[in-house]
Amino acid sequence: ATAIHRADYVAPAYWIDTVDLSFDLDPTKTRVLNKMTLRRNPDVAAQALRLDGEELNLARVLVNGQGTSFKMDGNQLVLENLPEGTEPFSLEIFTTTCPAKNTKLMGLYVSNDSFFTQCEAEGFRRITYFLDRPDVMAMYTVTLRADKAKYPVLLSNGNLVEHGDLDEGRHFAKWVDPHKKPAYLFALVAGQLVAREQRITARNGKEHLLQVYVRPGDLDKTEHAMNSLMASVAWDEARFGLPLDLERFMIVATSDFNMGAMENKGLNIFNTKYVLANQATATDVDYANIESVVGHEYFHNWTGNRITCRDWFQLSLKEGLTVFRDQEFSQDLCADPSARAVKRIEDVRVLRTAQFPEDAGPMAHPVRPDSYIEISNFYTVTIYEKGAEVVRMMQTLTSRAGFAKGMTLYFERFDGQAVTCDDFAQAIADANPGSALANLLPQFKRWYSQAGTPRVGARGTYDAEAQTYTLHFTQSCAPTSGQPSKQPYVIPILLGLVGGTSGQTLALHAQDGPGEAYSNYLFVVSEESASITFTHIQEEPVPSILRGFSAPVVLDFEYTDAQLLTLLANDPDPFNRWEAGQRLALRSAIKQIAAHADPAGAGGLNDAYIAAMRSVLRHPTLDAAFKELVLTLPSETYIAEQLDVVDPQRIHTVREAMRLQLATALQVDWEWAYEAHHDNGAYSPDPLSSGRRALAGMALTYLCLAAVQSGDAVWPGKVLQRFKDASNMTDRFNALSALVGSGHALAVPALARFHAMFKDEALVLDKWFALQAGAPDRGGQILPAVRQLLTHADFSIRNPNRARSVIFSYCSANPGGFHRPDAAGYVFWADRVMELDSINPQVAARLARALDRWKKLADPYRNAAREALARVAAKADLSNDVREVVDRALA
Ligand code: HT7
Ligand code: ZN
Repeated sequence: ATAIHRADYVAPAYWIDTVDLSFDLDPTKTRVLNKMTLRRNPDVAAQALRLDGEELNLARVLVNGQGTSFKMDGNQLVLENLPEGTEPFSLEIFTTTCPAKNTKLMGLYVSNDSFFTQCEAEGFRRITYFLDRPDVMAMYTVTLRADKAKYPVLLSNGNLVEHGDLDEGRHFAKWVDPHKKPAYLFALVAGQLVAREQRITARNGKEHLLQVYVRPGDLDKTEHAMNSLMASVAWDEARFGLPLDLERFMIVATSDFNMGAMENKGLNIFNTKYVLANQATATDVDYANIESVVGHEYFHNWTGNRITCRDWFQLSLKEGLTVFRDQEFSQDLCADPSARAVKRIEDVRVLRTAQFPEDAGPMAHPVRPDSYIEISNFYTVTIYEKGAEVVRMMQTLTSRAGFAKGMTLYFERFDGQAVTCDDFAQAIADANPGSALANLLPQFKRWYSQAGTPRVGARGTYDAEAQTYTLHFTQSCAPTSGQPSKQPYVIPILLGLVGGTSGQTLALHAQDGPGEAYSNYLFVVSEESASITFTHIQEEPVPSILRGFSAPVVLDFEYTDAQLLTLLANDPDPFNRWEAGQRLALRSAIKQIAAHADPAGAGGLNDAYIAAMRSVLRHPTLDAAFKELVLTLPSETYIAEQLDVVDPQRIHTVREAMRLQLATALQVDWEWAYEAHHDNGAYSPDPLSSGRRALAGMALTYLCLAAVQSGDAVWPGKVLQRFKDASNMTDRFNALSALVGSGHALAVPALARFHAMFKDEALVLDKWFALQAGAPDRGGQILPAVRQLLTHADFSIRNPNRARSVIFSYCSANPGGFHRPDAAGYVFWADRVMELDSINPQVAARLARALDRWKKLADPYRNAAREALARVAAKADLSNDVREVVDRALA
């Protein structure tokens, strides 16, 4: 396989203006007739037409209705004798394909006896020969024909213009999409489906039909998805003035899907995980995820579909921007400022535990990559989450209103086009002349071109006599593959000062700034070093730096424990308040890990930390969701990232000891917290009540841990009762995980009961599998349990959700269970990567990334991990997907 380079981009030699597709749907042999009108691109030298195709049987090619000569060059169909000049000509291609055998779930495939498509990024070429690249945008007409009894619902993009019966029990439907689109946004669905429908009237008075299609029997789980869709339509109009541009907007759920969902024009296809919810089967986290994924896909209708990417290197143009928009959407739906902060902390946690390691590992790449072998491998947390942070910084540098103006200009300039990240940044800057973004644009764009996470060093000096406080900043960024040295970034640092003794918010008068005083100050660091001085500072302050996580950087400031305790108690910025607690816990963990003594037992958290946690837990005004975040220790993965050499077992032991210490030292407080926060009232997934459930669930987890330690039977018994009596899945699942996580014997009957209750609910069974595969390892029991789960009648490696629930939960989310001194976890991983690769290379390549950070491991893990990677790399017929990941890891 060869790498594709961004610098090699050339415009297509032909444009495709219209596409008329006819499908005769049949699971084993679907016939596809593709009639296109094309014309030569006058801006590109005359050349043959090369159409992409994959696993297709070609039957016929006609140009302007006549047979023509053609040849195959690898996977490409090459047509050399095409009409000269730039006049349009017609091209007709007839192919067949076998959707039933399509286990890759790219192109046209069968799931539960229905047909679905997935075309992003390069799946359309598995349906017909085409210029399968995002800068070729065409108008589509689609006719679907199928057996009426088996496939009563026939859907495609746009508007249904005709439908009716055919001979032999077949029927047809004809769809016309009123918007031109790239091939990756094409979709069709056919099957036995039912829909929840909602008619809405937009602000501009236009009427729309919203539909959520699911399998019969799942209709009672579609209300939340529909509510989320209506909220998304309203939000995009209100916040960005972007209305729904279609008469009909459809969401369809499938249980076989490689990712979360897909924004096909007017016909979004979703993983069932991000559609189906009722209080009996879905947790609060599921409800929140559905809201944000429904929002995300809907927002793509403008950011991605109306303006799309010129090439796949620009993927973050649509993904980073759309993640930013879905994050803002979810925050804007929070009535309470504290709930907004909780959402921000959760987003930052994802960034730091998943994207920062990616940026420091073998798959590190810029937000706009320079090359790739397999584009599917670049649907990464860097493109999505770091990309969203880059957009967020643009908003910070131009203001919320300024950014909205920038978006308006972006649509004025580029609606209906395929463009680049540069085009986007330029539009935002041009709409905000004089802003820090406009003044520093070329330098700001290093966020797109340089990989790696910048580190910001900060130091403060207080001059009591002059009553000034100066903050000195430096920045650096470690080399990444192909980028040995980095140039300085533009880093917006939102900061404040908290009185070291008083705990008060201090007024900020910048020495060279405007006369006014602020409680928050935005300082933009754009050189290798910079400093700012504040005057009228009457007591030595504690700086609160990078409020709201205003830039995706690592901040190094040598806080004393006392300073962190001050911020934890007083910082008005909830993000930094939480961050102070995390820093304290991290510091303690790292000290324990480095200590020679056996960490088991003691925990090592000092009295001041325990007391601070008690005050947070008992705080009269802080909300429950925030408390739960503060009381959650940094994850094993996050701790590992802070170390140069990683012993995963030692990290696991230290963190477990810290958890046990929190459980026992705060036992009375956990009892209080449970009693004060659990309730049995009507279920609502709003942030306030889900926060209460999260804190009550955390209390049960700690109470079970303490009980196992002391041998007390009361709380485990109560938890089992709670598990049985719960009136919603959040409470039930929290109780079950408290039992499983503590290793209490009652977990066994509870798990059996849970399985029996939900044996027909695929998404709940995924939770059941994941809980067991991700449980804390005590003496190496998890791997045998995982092997056992693979033989369970309900397990199937072919279903991505099920494979993720067992294999990924173990290999990627259970470091204590996976990194075994006997290397058996790695052997299991290698076997599963190779097994999955022959079924579904995209899913296999995701799993392959579980060993990304192997070079940091201490021996014997490091050696064993290298051997496992080498064993996979040595496999002869590996997919490009997995090969790219393992080769980069071993390089
Ligand atoms: N834009 C969608 C990407 C996607 C995808 C990519 C590769 C393989 C399968 C896929 N399914 C969906 C998802 C999104 O960001 O909205
Ligand atoms: Zn997306």
